[in-house]
Amino acid sequence: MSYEVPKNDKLLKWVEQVASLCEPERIHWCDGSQQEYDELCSLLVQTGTFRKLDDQKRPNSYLAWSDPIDVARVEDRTFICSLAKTDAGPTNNWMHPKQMKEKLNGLFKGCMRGRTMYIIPFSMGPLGSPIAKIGVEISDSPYVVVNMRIMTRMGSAVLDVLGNGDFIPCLHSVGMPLAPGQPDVAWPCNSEKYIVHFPEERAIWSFGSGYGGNALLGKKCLALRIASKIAKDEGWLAEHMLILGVESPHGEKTYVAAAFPSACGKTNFAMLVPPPSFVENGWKITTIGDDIAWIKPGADGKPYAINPEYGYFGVAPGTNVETNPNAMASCASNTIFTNVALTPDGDVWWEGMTKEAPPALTDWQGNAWTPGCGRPAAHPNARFTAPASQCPSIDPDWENPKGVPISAFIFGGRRKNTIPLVYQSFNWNFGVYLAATLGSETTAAAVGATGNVRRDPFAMLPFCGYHMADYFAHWLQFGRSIPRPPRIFSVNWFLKDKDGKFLWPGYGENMRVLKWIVDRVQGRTGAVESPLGWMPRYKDMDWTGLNVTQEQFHDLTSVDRDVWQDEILSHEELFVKLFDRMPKEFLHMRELITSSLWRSPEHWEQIGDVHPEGWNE
Ligand code: O2Y
Ligand code: MN
Repeated sequence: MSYEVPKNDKLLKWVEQVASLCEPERIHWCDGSQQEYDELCSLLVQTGTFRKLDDQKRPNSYLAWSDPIDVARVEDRTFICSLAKTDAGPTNNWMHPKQMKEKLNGLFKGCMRGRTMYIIPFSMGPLGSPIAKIGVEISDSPYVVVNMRIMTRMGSAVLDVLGNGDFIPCLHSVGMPLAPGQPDVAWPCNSEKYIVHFPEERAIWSFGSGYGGNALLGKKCLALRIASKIAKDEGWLAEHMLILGVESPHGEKTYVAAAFPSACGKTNFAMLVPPPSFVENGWKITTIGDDIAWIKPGADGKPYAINPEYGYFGVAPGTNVETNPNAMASCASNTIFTNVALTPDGDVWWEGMTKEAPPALTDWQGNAWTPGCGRPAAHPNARFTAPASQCPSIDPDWENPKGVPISAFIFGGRRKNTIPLVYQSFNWNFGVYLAATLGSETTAAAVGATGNVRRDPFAMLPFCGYHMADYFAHWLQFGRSIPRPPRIFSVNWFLKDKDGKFLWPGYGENMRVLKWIVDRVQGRTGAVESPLGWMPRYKDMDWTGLNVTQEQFHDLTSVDRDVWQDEILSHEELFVKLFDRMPKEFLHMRELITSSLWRSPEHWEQIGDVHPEGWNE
């Protein structure tokens, strides 16, 4: 590999400083070539981190099993170190930057001894896009290098674009130096972990973990936590949102961005396959991104979005050819699997991949596994790292440096009751309120949960790099700053009946709701006023090929005002926590929703001709 050392003063100085702090054995500047990728994968096979999968079944693909103490993002070890504690807000961990730097300098001192220090230049967003940003990750993990090559545009081409310009420094170490002659382990990491963001300095330091969002620093750390702060300062949005395109038989294309907390089927929605009758009629879904959206107002005043990523770091368990054929095709080759099970013939398997489990497997901890043994074969947070270009539904404009125009925002959580199937917010401010109060049911008690609903404003709770109430104010301001802000919708695929059975089939059938949303945006369909916003009437939805009765639709769209009274009270808990900076508009909106719920029965009877029992149940 030949490599011309870049002419970037800040970068050269930083690399020198990091090398003298971390004391690596050697330095490798990543060029991002296929040859470099293949050589690093071979190295990872030699060191026992990777297993090469069968080349017929899973061409050019590898399997890694992590240390069981390093299997997910670590929210309790994630810090926003703004100069002032109040700027991080009550929903983030905080330490003063000076104190944190002292701590980190101690941890990073000599932490790369015996290891190679990789310099990884990467672009979040298409190279040279006015919306893209360049980062450089320094890491002592070759696993991180090969994952970063799939997840970002990475290598020497990035340095060519960077020139002597500015970049976001991202320092990462697995935190396990090697003494002379000390053998390495398959998954080096440290039980002490720090994932630290300095929002004013625009810098990231990560220590002790080699896994996912803790280590692939372009993703959650840069593209969300640091970028959300930059976006606030510069007047744009960095969001935890998928972006998809809807082609209709009417000939137009509508792009929407959607936010869902984890475990709500975000990747499935991003790659949705419509029901056969929709496909026959000319409806088509295309994918721009499955996790993160950067959205900036264009010269025409419309908001334009890019997916800053280049690949998918998708959850494997539950993914199969029925729930998400596009994700399955995306990871059919050139993929790195982490913490899934290994089949005897050199392929991978995870819970939910097939109806029946194979008779024998090696589980994610390297132990023999048989169905019914009482342990999962794959870790529940097992992942595939796959190139976005391999997704059959990828949008032709997914690399357009200009981005795509966003016409609607969709917010959805997992709620067995309370939130109807779909509604359109009355206006931007109500939409911001509904997104700010987004909640999702948790199976186990989680930090910040009320009952079993965890509030996850905009699905950004773990990813907002500043005070959450300032973030709400930024969204209100964004709506004021553009001439025709996108319409805002709420969806809930997870309503259940009194016997605990799902009321809505979900997956591809969500196309029916998406069609109504697109028809609303394009001014093609009607709606009825509800206490929360505009809702479809039965006749506004396309039911071809799905048997949903008027009565079932009524259950999917009803608003129970006693349940909502409790819901509004539970919003209060979030508001109290954020009170010092909470936009005062929110208090008024809450009052308005309450009075709307308690409007006279006559009012709802008047419009209730389309909703047999009205809204007052
Ligand atoms: O556990 C991790 O490190 C990954 S978390 C993740 C990965 C891809 C997309 N979204 C998420 C998330 O937590 O939202
Ligand atoms: Mn995510």
